[in-house]
Amino acid sequence: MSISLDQTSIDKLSEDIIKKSLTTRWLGQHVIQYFDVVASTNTEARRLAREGAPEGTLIVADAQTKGRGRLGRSWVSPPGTGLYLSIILRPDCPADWLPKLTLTAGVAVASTIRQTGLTPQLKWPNDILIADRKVGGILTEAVFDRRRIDFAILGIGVNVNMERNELPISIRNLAGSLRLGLGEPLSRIHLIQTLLQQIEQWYESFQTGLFATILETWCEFDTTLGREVEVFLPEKRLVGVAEALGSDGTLLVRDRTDCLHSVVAGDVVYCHLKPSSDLK
Ligand code: BT5
Repeated sequence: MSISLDQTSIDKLSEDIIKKSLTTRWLGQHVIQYFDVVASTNTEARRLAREGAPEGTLIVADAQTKGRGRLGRSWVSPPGTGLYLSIILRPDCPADWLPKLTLTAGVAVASTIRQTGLTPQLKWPNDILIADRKVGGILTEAVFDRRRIDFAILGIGVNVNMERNELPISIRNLAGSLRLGLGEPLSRIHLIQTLLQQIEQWYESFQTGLFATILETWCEFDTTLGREVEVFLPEKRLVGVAEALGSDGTLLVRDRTDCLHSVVAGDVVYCHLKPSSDLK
């Protein structure tokens, strides 16, 4: 993919520019809402979904003032350098498939980044890394109707062109960007184009029940399995080795007493990990 940004071109996003570059069949084809600044694209998407916006509705922002991560955490979203987008999905599936949607999106994001020449890694369940530094995250939220998903919001944030000094000190040691990994800036519009294509393709696999294929691809990018991990669960902390993924995408962790735990959702910290120092 030729996505490097010619130094003279302006990498400005707009509804028209995104629409013109779309190569998807349905994703983003009906409704696109673009904001120069918004509190959170996920919050906006949720509002639109409640009003009945169709599947494939796309919300994109150049900057967010209250970008959200999981569990009330925030997502740093400065203008001009990142991708912040949310997609409304209306999958016909049980509520407990929601974590699978996060893994599916991870595969789409990693496949997109791989096309730039970088080597993305996936950290269970929702982190996208390059050289062990977080460059992207996924926030999947949903409203349920009698144990089925009524609608889901797939929120994706990627640090595209941030320089090291543009990352806040609070995350500078853990975070990276595609530009820092590649050594040159990238066109956000080309990235969006590829990302939407990938999401459409992988979401269709999810819809048709091809989760085994999705998991196989997830494992090609995996950086979690085989590691000693600390998992923070709502009611306890688990230390052990991340042994495998269950067929439903849960993380199987073997603790020191040889007991195997199936983790559906939680925060994973790698033990003994320092980010690689080979980034510029
Ligand atoms: C995530 O949460 O990684 C999900 C991030 C999803 C962001 C997108 S942007 C579009 C859409 N609209 C939203 O409002 N959100 C979604 P979590 O696993 O909880 O990670 C959050 C943690 O990542 C923070 O506590 C920081 O440590 C770190 N972090 C925050 N901003 C970051 C950034 N820009 N780059 C790398 N790490 C960051």
